[in-house]
Amino acid sequence: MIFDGYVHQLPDTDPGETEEWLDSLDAVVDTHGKTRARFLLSRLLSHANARQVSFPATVSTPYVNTIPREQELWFPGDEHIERRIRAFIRWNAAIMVVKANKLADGIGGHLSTFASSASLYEIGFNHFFRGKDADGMGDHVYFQGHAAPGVYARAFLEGRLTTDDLDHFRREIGRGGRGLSSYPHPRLMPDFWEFPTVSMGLGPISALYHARFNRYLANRQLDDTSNSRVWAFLGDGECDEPETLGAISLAAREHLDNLVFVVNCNLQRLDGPVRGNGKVIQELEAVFRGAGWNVIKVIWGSKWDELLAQDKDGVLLNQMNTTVDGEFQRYAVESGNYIRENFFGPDPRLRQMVSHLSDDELRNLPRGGHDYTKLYAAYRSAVENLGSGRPTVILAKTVKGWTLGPGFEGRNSTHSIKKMTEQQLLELRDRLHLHEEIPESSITADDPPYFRPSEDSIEYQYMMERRKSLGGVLPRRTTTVRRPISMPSPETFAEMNAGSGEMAVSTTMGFTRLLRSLCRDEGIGRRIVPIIPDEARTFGMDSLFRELEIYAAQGQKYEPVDHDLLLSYTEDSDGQILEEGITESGSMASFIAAGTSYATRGVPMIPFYTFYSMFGFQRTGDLIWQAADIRARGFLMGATAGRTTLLGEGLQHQDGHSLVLASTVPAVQAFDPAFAYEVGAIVRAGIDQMYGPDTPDAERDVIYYLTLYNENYPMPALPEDPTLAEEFSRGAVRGMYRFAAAPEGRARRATILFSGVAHAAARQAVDELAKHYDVGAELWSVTNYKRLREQAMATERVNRLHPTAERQVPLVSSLLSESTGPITAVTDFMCAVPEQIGRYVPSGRPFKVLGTDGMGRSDTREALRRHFEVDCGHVVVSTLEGLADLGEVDRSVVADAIARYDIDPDAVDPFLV
Ligand SMILES: Cc1ncc(C[n+]2csc(CCOP(=O)(O)OP(=O)(O)O)c2C)c(N)n1
Ligand SMILES: [Mg+2]
Repeated sequence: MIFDGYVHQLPDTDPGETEEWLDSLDAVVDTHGKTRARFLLSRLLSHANARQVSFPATVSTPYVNTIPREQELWFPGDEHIERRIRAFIRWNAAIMVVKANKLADGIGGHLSTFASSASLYEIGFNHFFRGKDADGMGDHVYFQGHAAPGVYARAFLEGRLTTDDLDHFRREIGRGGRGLSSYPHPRLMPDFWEFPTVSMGLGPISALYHARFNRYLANRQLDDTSNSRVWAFLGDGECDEPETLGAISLAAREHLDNLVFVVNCNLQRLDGPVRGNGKVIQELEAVFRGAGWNVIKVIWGSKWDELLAQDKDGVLLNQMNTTVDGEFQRYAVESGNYIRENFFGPDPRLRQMVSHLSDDELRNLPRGGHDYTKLYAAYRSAVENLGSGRPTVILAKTVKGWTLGPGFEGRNSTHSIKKMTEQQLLELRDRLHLHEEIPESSITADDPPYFRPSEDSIEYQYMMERRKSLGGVLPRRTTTVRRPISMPSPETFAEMNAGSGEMAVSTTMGFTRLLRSLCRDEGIGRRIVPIIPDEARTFGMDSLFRELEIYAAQGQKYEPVDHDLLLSYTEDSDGQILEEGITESGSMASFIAAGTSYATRGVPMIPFYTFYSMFGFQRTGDLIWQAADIRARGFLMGATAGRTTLLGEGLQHQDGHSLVLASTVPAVQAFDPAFAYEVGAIVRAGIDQMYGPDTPDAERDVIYYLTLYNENYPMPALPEDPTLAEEFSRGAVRGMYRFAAAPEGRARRATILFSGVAHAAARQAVDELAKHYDVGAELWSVTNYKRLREQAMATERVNRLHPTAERQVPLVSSLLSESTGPITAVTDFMCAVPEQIGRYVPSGRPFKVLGTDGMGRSDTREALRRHFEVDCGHVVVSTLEGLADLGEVDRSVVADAIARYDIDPDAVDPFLV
C-alpha cells in the first residue's frame, strides 16, 4: 500500500501532461497487463528516489526477497565446512533435549525452534557477531530464549561446555547449582548469559532501548559504543506481544542504525500458525517499514531465483502473494506431488515452470531462512546500514522443526515435542550427513551420543578461527570494570540530614534535591541516569530540566515555548535525563540498559527511575523481574505512593500495594521511608551496596525500591547526637529504628510502628494516648518490612537446620523486645506489608495492623484516612484494643475512644466497597 498523501489537495498545474501519463499507464495495462504496469511503476518510484524526488514510502513489497540475486554479495565463508559445523550443532542441540527428558521425564526443552533458526545464528556466529575482545566490548546479542539448546551446543563444540554440562541441561539444582539453565538467565549463569529473553516481548524492547542507551553513553562521552551493534533474535509469534512492536518507532526516531532485529518467521507459534489466514512476513514488513525501519525480507532460497527469473507473466509472484501462511505451512509437511498439484498446479504456466523438477526437488525448494547465501547478504546489508540512520529488521522465513524429520517439520504440535525415537534419531543423523561421525550402532534412544570434532579437525579450527577474528566467543558475560566509578561525597547527603525546619515539604521534593546533588557530585555525578516517563511536573522534577538537560540525540532544533523561563524545557544531545514519554515499559527497558552497563560495557551507571508508583510493579512487573534476572543495579522510585496520600485520582492511581508486589522479587529491597534523612541514608547505602568498596560481590546485584509521597510536612533533622544519628541512619537501612521514646510517667506502655506518611497519624496518636488514656506509646519507624522478614526467615532456617546450635534471634524480634506493650503498625499500604513480620513479634504481645486494603477512591486525605481506618483515631483505638487484650484496660475504654474520635462502628468495611 502507498500512503495517499497530499496529492488530492494540490492544484493540477498541467492537466494535459497529467492526462498523458495516465493514458500511457492505461496503454501498458491494456497491452501488457497489470504485472508489467506494476513493474514500470516500481521502476519509476525507485528512479524518482534516486533523483531525490521524495515520495511517501510504500509499506509493503511483493512476497519476494528484498535483496535481488544480482545484488547478493559473494559469500566469503566455506560453505561446506559451515554446513558440517551446523550439522554438529543441530545434532547436539537435539540430543541434549532428548537426553534431558530421558534423564528426567517431563523436564522439557525445545527442539523445533532452534532447528528452524540454526542458520540464522550460525551466519551470525561465523561472520558477524563481534565478541568482547573486539574493540569496545563487541556486539550485544539477544538470543531467542527457547533456542538456548543451540547456543549451548555451539559452546560445547567450542570446548566451553562439557558433556557433563550438556547432561545437566535444565538441572540447575545438582552439581552445586551449576546446571545449564533452561533459558538465558544471567542470574543462574552469570558468566555465560547476558540477556534474559524468554518472557516473550521483553527481549526485543530491552534490545531496542539498549541500542538507544549505547548512543546515550556515546553522546555523553562516557563510552565509545560506535563499534557495538545490538542484535535481537525473536519469534514471529512473539511479535504479538505489545512490548515487541510497541517501541519500534523510537528506534527509527532515534536513528538506531546500530540495532538489528532478526525475526525467525517459521509461521508458527506454540499452538499453531501465527497468521494462518494471512501472511505474517507481509504484516510485519508493513509495520516496521511504516515505523521507518530498513526491512529485509529473506523469503525464498536460491533455487527459487531461477523460477522467478522465468516468471514473465507474474503468475508465480501472484501465487506467492496470494498464498496464505496456513497453506505455506501445509506445503512444508506435504509431498512434492502435493506441492506440484496445489501450488504450481492450477495454472498451466506455473506447472510448466517446474516440469523439469522431480517431486523431491520440489519438496526441497528451501526457504530463505535456511539459505546461508541469502542470509549472509541480508546480514551484510544490515551491518552496512550503519550511517543510514535506520534500524534494520530481517524477516527470515523458515520451517519450524527443519531437518528434524516429518514428525516435527511444520507440525502444529512441534513446539512441544521433546522426545525422539531411535528411528527419528537415525533419520536426523542421515539428514545431517553424519554417518561417519555417529555410527548407527551408537544411536540408542536411551543414551544417544553427542558429537564433538577433535581440536585438530578442520571444522573446529575453522569455527575457532572465525570467532577469534571476530573478537572471541559468545555469549559471555563479564563484570570487569573499564571505567571505574567513585562514591559520592558525604556532603551530597547533608541537605537530607538537615531536615526542612518549619517548611513543609514532601519526600518527593527531598528526593529531587538529592538527585540534583548527586548529579552535581564530582565523582559520581555523570554516572547518574535520571529516568522519568512524562511525569516530571507531577513530581516537581521539572526543576531539573534546565540544569541537567533532557537527552535528545538530535539536540534541540527549536526554541522552546518557555525559553525565557528559568526552568525551561531544555533538550540536548548530551542531556542527562531520559525523559521517556508515556511508556513505563520503555522506561524500565532504559533502567535495565543503564543498570547493566557495569557488565555490558564495563561502565557502571546508576539509574534512578521515578514513576507513578501505581504504574511500576503493577504495570511492568515482568520487566522488573527481568531486571532482577539480568542483575541490574539501580533505584526504582515509586512516587505519588500511598492509597490515601495521592488524593483526588481515584482507584486506578492510588497505590496501596506496590510494596506487596515488590516483596515477591528477591533482588528488590523495598523501602517505605517517612523522612528525607531516611531517603538520603537509604540511597547512600544503596549506592554503596552496588558499587562501594566493601560489598561482597554476591550482594551487589540489587534493586532499591523507595516509595515517595507527595504530602508536605516539616522534615525532621537527623539527631545531632552522632550515636543517635548513626542509629537512625543505620536503622532506616536495616529496616527499623526507634524514632521516639514513650512519653514518661504514664500508667501503661504501648508501641506504635509507622511507615511513610502514616507517621503523622502515629505521632498524633501518641499525644492523644498520653493525654486521654494515660498511655505512653513509643514510636518506631519501619522502613523495610521485606528486609526484616527476609532476615528473620534466614535465621529461622538456620535454627531449623542446626537444631543443636545456639538459637539465633531474628533482628526484628530482638528490636521489638526492646519495646514495650501491645504493638500497632500503621501504613498507607495494605496490611499485608506489616504482616510480613507477624510471626516474629515477641510472644504475648498483641500485634495489630492498620492498612489500606480495598480499592482506592478519590477524596481528601482526611476523608480517605478515615475511610480506610488509618487515621489518628483509629491508631488510638487499635492501641487501646491491644491493651484491652492484655487486660490492662477495660473494653469500655476502647468504646470511649471510638466515640471520642467520632468513629462509626457500623461504617461499611472499606475492603468491600
Ligand atoms: C510472555 C510469555 N508468554 C508465553 C510464553 C510461552 N511460550 C514460549 S515459546 C512460545 C511460542 C513462541 O512462538 P514464536 O515466538 O513464534 O517462536 P518460535 O518458537 O516459533 O521461533 C510461547 C507461547 C512465554 N515464554 N512468554
Ligand atoms: Mg514462530
